[in-house]
Formats: sequence, structure tokens, C-alpha cells
Amino acid sequence: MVLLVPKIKMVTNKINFLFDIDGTLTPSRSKIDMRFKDFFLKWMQNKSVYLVTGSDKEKTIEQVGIEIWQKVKKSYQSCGNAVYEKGNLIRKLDFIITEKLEKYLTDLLNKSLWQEKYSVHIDQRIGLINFSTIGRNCPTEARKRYYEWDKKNKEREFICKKVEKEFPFLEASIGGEISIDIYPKGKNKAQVLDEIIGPIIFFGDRCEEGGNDYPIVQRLNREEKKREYTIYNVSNFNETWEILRKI
Ligand code: M1P
Repeated sequence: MVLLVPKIKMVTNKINFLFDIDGTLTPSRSKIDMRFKDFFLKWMQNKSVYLVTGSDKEKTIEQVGIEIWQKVKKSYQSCGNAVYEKGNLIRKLDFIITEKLEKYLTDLLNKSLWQEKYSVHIDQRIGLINFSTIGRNCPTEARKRYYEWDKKNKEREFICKKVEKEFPFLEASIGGEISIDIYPKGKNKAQVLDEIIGPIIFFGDRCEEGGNDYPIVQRLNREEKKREYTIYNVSNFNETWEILRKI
């Protein structure tokens, strides 16, 4: 765990707690640990808790459960491009894949050096496109293999750069283990800071440049001079749990 900015005084009822999901509250694309879930449900009582994920509503509910999803103040899906409050969609961005982008991604898919491919390479979500060369339907073991391969070969980093160069009005970032998120420039996770007033404690696992939590970190560090905030760059839900036990 890396504490990026320890700047907050602990008056928990005034603090806004923001959580990424994959790699932060759950293992990537897996269900939340049941003991952690029990703890989290008790811990979140009387606190302002928000979810901020690249994922869609369905995957989030599958992973953290409907109770947590409905009890948070807001759930920012698709990096904040689909916003839910008490289970209702209150705002969304209309962003649909164009023919040109689809063709470009299909081309990258065909040229990918990763050979073991499964289905669902392009996932159109509300306000976001998720792209994966291995395919979203890959089994867990193949997911792990791709993740390790990508760490060495940096395919996703390469694809993000290519997409942003070819489509300057788009932004691409790495979220979980096998895919990238694509959305209009600026429509990244940092947009949630526009409507959350007051101190923030943020937990994310992709806080490095190129990661989909990075825009939040960058904006807090660079622009939010008056705001009190703390950023926890965690590596897994156990680290998040350990920190929350102390708060
Ligand atoms: O939050 C970012 C992404 O996290 C997971 O990505 P992956 O499947 O690559 O591990 C998924 O939940 C994905 O939907 C999400 O965009």
C-alpha cells in the first residue's frame, strides 16, 4: 500500500469515502470476500460512501452485491459516465462506438501478439467502451496468464497510446487485468470530483499514470488546493480492509 497524500484530519462523518472496485474492494472481476462484505456493510453506516468504477451496473452488483450498491450515496459506473443513486440511473453520457473506432479496435485485435482469444472483445457500456484482446469471456486462469503477459509486454499501454493518437478526442486507460476503458476526453473518473463537496479519502489500485484511477489522483494533487484529501493506492482488498479497520 502506498499512502500518496496524508492530508486529512479524521472527522469521519464529514469525509467522503470514494472506492474503486476491481483490485480495491474485490479481486478483479470477482465477488467480494464475504467476511469483508459483512465488515464493510457495518463500517459504511452513517458515512458518505461512493463507488467509482469503470465497470457497469450489472458487473458491480454481481461483485459487491445489491446491498452495498444501493446503500452507497452514489455509484459512479463507466468512470462516472453513468451515475446511480439508490438504484436509479440519474445521469448518463451518450457515447456510442463509431464504425471507424470499431474497425480500428478490430484491427488491433487481429494484430495482437496475444494468441489465446475468447469472445466479447468490445463491450459497449453506458458512456464507455471496454476493449480486451483476450476477450471478456476468458476463464480465470487465462485472465491471470494474460495479466502476467501484459505486465511484461505492455500491450494495453501500447493500445491506449495508439487509440489516443488516432482519436485525439478520446481517452483510454487501464482499469483491471485484461482490458482498457475508452471514453471521450476528460470523461474520466476525475469528473466525480465536480459534485462531491468536502474532504475526500480515495482508495484505488490503478493510481499510476495510464491507470483509470490516475485522473482522480492527478486532479486532487494538482488542482484541489483547498480540499483536504488522502489517497490510498492499494494492491488488493485486504489492504483496503486493513486501512478501514483503523478508520
Ligand atoms: O474498473 C475497470 C475495469 O475493471 C475490470 O477490468 P478487467 O476485466 O480488465 O479486470 C472490469 O470490471 C471492467 O469491466 C472494468 O472496466
